Amino acid sequence: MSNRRNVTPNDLSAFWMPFTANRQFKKAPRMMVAAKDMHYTTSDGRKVLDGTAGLWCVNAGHGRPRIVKAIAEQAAEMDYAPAFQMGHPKAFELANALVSIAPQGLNHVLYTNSGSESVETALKMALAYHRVKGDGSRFRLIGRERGYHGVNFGGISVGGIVTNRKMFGTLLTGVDHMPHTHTPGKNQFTRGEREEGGDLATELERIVTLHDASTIAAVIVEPVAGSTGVLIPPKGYLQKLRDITRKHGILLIFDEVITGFGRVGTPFAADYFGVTPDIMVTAKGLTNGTIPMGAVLVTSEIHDAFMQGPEHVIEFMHGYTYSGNPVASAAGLATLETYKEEGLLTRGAELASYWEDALHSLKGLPHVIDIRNLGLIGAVELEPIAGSPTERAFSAFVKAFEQGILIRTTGDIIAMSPPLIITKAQIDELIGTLGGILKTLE
Ligand code: PXG
Ligand code: PLP
Repeated sequence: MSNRRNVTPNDLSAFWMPFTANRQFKKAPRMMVAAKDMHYTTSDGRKVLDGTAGLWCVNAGHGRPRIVKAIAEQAAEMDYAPAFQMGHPKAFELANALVSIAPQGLNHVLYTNSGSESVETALKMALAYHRVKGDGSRFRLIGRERGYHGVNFGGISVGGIVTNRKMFGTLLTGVDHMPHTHTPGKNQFTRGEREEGGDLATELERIVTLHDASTIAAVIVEPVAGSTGVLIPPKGYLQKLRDITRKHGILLIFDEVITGFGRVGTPFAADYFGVTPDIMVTAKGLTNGTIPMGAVLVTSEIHDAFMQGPEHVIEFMHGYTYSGNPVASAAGLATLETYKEEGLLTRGAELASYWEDALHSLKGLPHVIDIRNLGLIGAVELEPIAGSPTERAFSAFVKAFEQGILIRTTGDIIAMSPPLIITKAQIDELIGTLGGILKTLE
């Protein structure tokens, strides 16, 4: 006799949903069934304006024909080919295309399937790099409070979001954290880069002094911290991190999973800030959110350090079954073509001041204690309800969904990052609807 439960296809209990309050959601599900350009369609047939590019990934908007066609054609022509000791042309083509839009000096690409895997790949690369150079005492990894680097063990170890870490034991050893750059009481309602706090980068010097530079392999930061609630770096901060890491022979890793592919108005945040890391972590916008894929870009200096010794020996003992998957590669190529054709990697710069003005028009509405923005990223921080943090922002999220706009909340911060194809009228609609909701919140 079968011991299988009798379930209907739309029984919601089997799928244990990620980063979701499962019981709450399943009582009142919010289901999307279709998406085109700037809009989702819900299961009850309503259009919802996408104010978040899905989860910061659908940078060219939804259902873009070139990408859809490339995926369908590649799946039919060759769905999969082994990635180890074998190749297929599109993975190489995509690597070249990526290098051609990346900050100068980042010349080599390793593929993954997500931001989390890209982070693990970058951290392992940093450790192995020092080791192949004969500098194996550099084993420490330095992250930052409030940093988000995905959910795998390396990422939560260097990450600094307490709730993502506290359940999971000892994590990686040899990790330390710089302070975050959020300075309540200063900098509220700043437009763009924050005026104060650049000196926080010198905290890295203190950490280097504590552990000695000879034990530190790499520093990893998000150029703009996204998931933790959009923390825009203070002026000069990233350049200082670059200066300190270079001085001490420490690798600098930028996690550009959110900031990559036009989000801040330049192809990468490294371009915006004029600071080039040694390793750049990407995912999300690489395939416009269609097929899971990430990419880690590294300098020739790092790559070449591995290309020593006998040629039959595998240089870096790392990789995934789906690294450079053909369908993902085809999606990536078509995505980069779409970005190029429509100028999307720099469109954020054209819209940034309109976006900024629209966002800051919410200043003065009830409960709004800070507004932050850069490129096409925006955040509105609300005063938490005493004794019930997150509830106020979550209720804004639910009302927004009901009123036809998609926003994200983290804690009591509302984050927005619309597809880069958004029009000014749609910015007005998004911010206007949100403003109306803020007026009605408890
Ligand atoms: N690094 C950074 C900087 C990220 O923002 C990851 C790594 C992990 O990527 P994957 O593909 O493994 O999820 C991320 C992901 C949000 C939100 O609402 C942000 C992310 C994911 C889901 C939601 O802020 N960032
Ligand atoms: N677990 C087992 C038993 C495997 O055989 C493999 C890959 O061969 C993995 C995990 C890793 O899977 P992936 O390469 O998709 O990350």
